[in-house]
Amino acid sequence: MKKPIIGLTPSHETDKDKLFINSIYLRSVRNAGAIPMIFPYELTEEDLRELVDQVDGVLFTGGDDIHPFMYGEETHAKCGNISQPRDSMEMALFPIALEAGKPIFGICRGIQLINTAMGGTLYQDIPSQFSSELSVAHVQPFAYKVPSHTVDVTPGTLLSRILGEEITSIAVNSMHHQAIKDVAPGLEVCGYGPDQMIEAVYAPDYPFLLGVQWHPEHLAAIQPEAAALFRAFVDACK
Ligand SMILES: [Mn+2]
Repeated sequence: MKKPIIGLTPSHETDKDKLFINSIYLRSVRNAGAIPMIFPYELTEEDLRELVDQVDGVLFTGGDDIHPFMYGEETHAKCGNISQPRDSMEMALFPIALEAGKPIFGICRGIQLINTAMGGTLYQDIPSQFSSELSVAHVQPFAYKVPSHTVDVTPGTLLSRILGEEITSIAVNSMHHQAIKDVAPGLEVCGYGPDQMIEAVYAPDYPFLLGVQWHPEHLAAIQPEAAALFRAFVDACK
């Protein structure tokens, strides 16, 4: 059987104007049975349509912050670096992939991109904008391959179906200073952190659209739940 091809969005080292991608994304996609392909920036909408036609799914990867103008806000003092070329490419790519009905997976910045592209908003800086009685580290103090907080899986959702209905909580890693504030129309939350942080969303009316705030690519080789996310995505691309 022909392997599905997954288009991945790379990161932008803005000071040197270089594109890069962490190999572990590519490895996780390959290990799930697909062929990864990296999308460049600065493509016309027509170019993007051609590229989307040639892939079976799109993965929005982690990276820097999204420009707050994209969700109608001024730049907060604690907002991080942004890349206009990356924002433009991904914001153009998302509706094209959606219109084409391609399976979509978003990781970290990827869940934020999906939410922004669909009309939601973000916390620009969790420590100064999000308050909870429970202190949970979303920038974990140890290695990415070690989970640091739990996520409650909402029953009856895509995430729950992927993991198995008997799994109601999973351990995840956490390396984000931004997160979803207002959920976009068309999306539903399928995983909350112990502090009620939104950690996973999906689109109930779409074949496969999943966003997670953690980094399953760093866990996929060692945690069945993380591997299951990549497998479910790749299976949806077949
Ligand atoms: Mn987190």
